[in-house]
Amino acid sequence: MPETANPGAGNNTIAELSFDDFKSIVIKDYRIGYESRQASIIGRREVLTGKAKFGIFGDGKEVAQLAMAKVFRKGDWRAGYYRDQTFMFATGMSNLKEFFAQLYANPDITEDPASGGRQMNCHYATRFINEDGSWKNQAETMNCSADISTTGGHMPRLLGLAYASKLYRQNSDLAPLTNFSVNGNEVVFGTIGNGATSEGLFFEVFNAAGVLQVPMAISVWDDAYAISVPASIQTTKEDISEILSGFQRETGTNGYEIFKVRGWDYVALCETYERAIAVCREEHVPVLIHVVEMTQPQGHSTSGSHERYKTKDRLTWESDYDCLLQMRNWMVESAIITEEDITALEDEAKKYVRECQREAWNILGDKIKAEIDEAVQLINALSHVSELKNELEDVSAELLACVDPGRKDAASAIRKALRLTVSENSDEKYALIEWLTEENAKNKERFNSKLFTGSSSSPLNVNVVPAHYEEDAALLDGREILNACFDANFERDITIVAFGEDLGAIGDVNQGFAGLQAKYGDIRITDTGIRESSIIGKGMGLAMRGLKPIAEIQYVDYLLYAITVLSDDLASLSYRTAGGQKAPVIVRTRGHRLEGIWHSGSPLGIILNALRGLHVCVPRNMTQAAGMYNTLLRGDEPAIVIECLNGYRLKEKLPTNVGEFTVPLGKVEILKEGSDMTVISYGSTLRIVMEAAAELEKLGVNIEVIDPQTLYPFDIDNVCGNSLYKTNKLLVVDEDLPGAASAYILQKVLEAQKGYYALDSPPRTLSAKDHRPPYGSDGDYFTKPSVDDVIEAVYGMMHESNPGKYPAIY
Ligand SMILES: Cc1ncc(C[n+]2csc(CCOP(=O)(O)OP(=O)(O)O)c2C)c(N)n1
Ligand SMILES: [Mg+2]
Repeated sequence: MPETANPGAGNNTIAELSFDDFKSIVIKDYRIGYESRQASIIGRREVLTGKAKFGIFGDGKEVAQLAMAKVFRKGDWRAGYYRDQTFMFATGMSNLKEFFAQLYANPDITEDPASGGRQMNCHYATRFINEDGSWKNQAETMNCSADISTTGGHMPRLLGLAYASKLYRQNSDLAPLTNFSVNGNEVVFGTIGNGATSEGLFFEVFNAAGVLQVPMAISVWDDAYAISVPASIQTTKEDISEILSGFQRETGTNGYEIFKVRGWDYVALCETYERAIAVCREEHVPVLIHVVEMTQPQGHSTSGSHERYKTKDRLTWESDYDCLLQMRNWMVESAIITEEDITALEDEAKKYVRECQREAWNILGDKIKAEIDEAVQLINALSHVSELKNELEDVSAELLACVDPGRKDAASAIRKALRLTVSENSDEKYALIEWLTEENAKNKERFNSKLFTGSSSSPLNVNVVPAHYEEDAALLDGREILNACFDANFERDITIVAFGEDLGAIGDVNQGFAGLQAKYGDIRITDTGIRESSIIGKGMGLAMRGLKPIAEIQYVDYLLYAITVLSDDLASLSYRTAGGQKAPVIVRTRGHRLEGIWHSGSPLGIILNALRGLHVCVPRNMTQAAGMYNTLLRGDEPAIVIECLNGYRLKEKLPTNVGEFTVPLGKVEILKEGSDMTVISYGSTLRIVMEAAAELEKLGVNIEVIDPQTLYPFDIDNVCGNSLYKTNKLLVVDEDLPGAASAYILQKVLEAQKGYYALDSPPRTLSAKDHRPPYGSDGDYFTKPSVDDVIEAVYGMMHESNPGKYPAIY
């Protein structure tokens, strides 16, 4: 924490202070704001001189953030965007050195704890899990959920974090979880630009928080622009708080407290934040603080200059109403500081920021330089014994001459040297290979690790407990199996909550939760409005704060309404924080064949492509689904489970340990052994494949049917690839579009598992048609794979390889 930070601000109100205390607080604040401004100015220069790739800064937004920091306490949370450096410095959640380390993309998490060099600058996060994946004490720290670059994309997470405070306050059974909350007193601070309030997610979440009455404090930093587009094109009446005034709570209604304040008025800002956050914290009323008349002294980012699109008058106004200048004038006029002293403070602050910047640059630069030197020495040593002495010397000279070199330059030079000496052998050459192998491992950790938390609590490490059945096990509807599973888990673990559209009172549209709200209460099993992004955001926020949410999306077809949150925010969380944060949400949904264009979706290709960072579970029946929930609820990584829409009323045997048995992730099940062909399928098509298999036996074809059970991870034991060594033929059957999830499966089996070498005929896929299925049974038959289609696909392949034995059917 820098000396100047104001830790635990919010303990005093300005009115209670002596003038001397007041002065020193104001001066300290100004210093933080001024340092922050210098960081923006120097940061921009570093980009323009080529030492960093891109810069976006919080200049012009400093003073409001100083005021906001005063009311931010331990246990509180931030979900904001890229303008908040001053707030981060003022609270001590970040500092100048880390600011520059991130600007330079330093991959060391001790230097850039927010992202380990993975995120653009000014994308903040605190590390709230330990190295081993366990939780830190969030009630003792100030907490910042990891920023994302998409405008408004963080809003659903903001809602979820605030919703957690509500659950902690309203569910007294959670009171012992003091590491996460003290009576739900934690306020969650959101920030968003005026332009980003045009996003749908903003409006969806804004309404949701008004309904839910959660301690969410949204500050809109209004600088009247969104890059070049002015407020007149963004916002009705050019005024977001004006148009949201209908959300103002009145006597006897829910709603918001709404504030509007100028971004250069330090005193008004401090007073506003104090009032706003008091009501938010005490009464769990969401608040909107619309901070207007903000500026952008350096324009939007390093990508362009605002002189191109702002009028002269606007630019003149912006420099006159620069918030730090206004604060400075007020401080001098109010005798808080003399002109001389504030100039001295500014000089000192400038020097300090420069030092921090140089230090951050040198820390990374020295390490890289050492690696470059090593590479140069290795290549030179090789050149002494190589026939290609001159060429190798050129490579090392080129490497030495690199301006602002990176690790890639060292690796690339070594790889080039190895290419040049492809036909040579020497100890010197092996030294290069050894170096490259070691550096590759380090760089993999730096740049490619932590897609998942990967700790001992990973669902991949959950004990495998087989399902047990009584001799005379009851045959129940599939939905009842799930119901029993959820019941047992809600009984077992007080932190589990579930919510979704129609999930509470009626127990979901297919009755998986029937009766459970009555048993466990509506604070744990809850209906939501129709807002899929918010459902996922709620899941994220709750999961980040130690609860175990099952966030239900009614049909997989509606997942698209939440795909941005799932993809940009949830799926990237572990990776973008280099393992500093986790959100083990279980997304529950249902899909595959049923009826109609929006109720029969099986978009696994979309899911696999967009949600890398979630486990993807595709149970073929409700027992397998229950086993997967049992696994996931004991693990700490996010996942999606797609139940079979047409399976809720099919009969299944009830395991005696329905809440305990686990289905391990990444482990296939061979549903039928066979020798003629390997058929891989998942979800609802498996029943069709099994029916086809029985018919195929009559035609003299014996297929092996494999259910991968989870598509990510996919068959970690290479069972599919190995099966091909027996059958030499492969068919993949699913209901997705041609070339979607089936192409993914081919890549896994043929390339990753090397199944290609075992094939004696071309692999095939049998998927749905290129369009969505029309309504009605005929539409289904002529669009999605049917038993007839599977039989003909398999038999056709047998015919191709042995027409004598398998004559054409027609
Ligand atoms: C979803 C999405 N759309 C577009 C962008 C590109 N973009 C980045 S910042 C920005 C303008 C944001 O303006 P505003 O919300 O007013 O914030 P400001 O930068 O002015 O503080 C745009 C369009 C983005 N990052 N994400
Ligand atoms: Mg703006």
